[in-house]
Amino acid sequence: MADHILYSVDSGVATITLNRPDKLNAPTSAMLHDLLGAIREADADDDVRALLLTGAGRAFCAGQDLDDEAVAPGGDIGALLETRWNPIIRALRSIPKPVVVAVNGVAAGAGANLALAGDVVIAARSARFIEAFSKIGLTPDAGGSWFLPRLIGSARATALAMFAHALSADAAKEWGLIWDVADDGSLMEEAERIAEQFASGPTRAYAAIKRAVDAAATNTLDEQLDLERDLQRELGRSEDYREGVAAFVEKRPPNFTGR
Ligand code: T3D
Repeated sequence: MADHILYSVDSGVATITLNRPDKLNAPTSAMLHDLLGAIREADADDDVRALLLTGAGRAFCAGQDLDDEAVAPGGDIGALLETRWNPIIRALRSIPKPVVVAVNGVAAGAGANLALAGDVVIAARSARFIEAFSKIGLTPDAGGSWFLPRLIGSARATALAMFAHALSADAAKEWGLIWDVADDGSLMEEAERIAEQFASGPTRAYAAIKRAVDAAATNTLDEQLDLERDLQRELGRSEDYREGVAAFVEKRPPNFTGR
């Protein structure tokens, strides 16, 4: 993995850092390839029970590198979505481990939607979210047209995408686009605290929460009730459920193992 994606594992948390700060972490095609590789590595590693995604420098991610020949006007830019961005968004939504995103600065275009693919998104107070696509004659991709209306409703989603205005971190929290805002100096400490909490939590329950919440976007109530039943049936046989109930009865903190 080249150094445009940094990857480290500590205390059960895989930290993935977009590392192209001079270009505000705008990923090239090669960088996206390695980002997917890092997510897959975290998925395959049983010692990893939570992911933390962030950016180096003053930006989280300014979206697709517009200098990349793969997105040259007139070409098939859908191909890059198919082979790079879409597998990354699918991997983040389907990985059975919680994904914390620390938005350390501006998140624009596909970079904004990459952040929204996380499970718990926390932003530095100075960060901004820009659905920049229409400024260059494009429409939101990387899942943006799916995440935005679900998170903030279609009126705000449409206007945010059409105006391509910068939305402050505080407004993003108030609108329900993200979970929380932290002071710039304490963002990483707070994000790491959350990721480490998840890494010692009931991993299979977190995976079920992801599945159920995503499925609710398209399921009927009947389908959702069936899904909840099936997920709960599985979890009811897990070691973590046994431990959770035992800890409750014994009035002690649970020691979850993710099994
Ligand atoms: O199929 C496909 O792949 C198409 C999919 C497209 C998905 C997309 O993401 S489309 C949207 C792409 N992103 C954008 O349109 C945002 C472009 N960037 C900006 O609008 C601004 O950079 C920001 C508002 C994010 C930040 O502004 P500011 O003033 O803080 O920084 P800056 O000076 O504009 O940028 C600093 C450097 O990063 C600069 O390089 P330089 O001049 O110092 O060498 C700038 O060119 C570079 N940079 C920023 N964004 C990108 C980029 N370089 C390449 N691609 C970028 N997206």
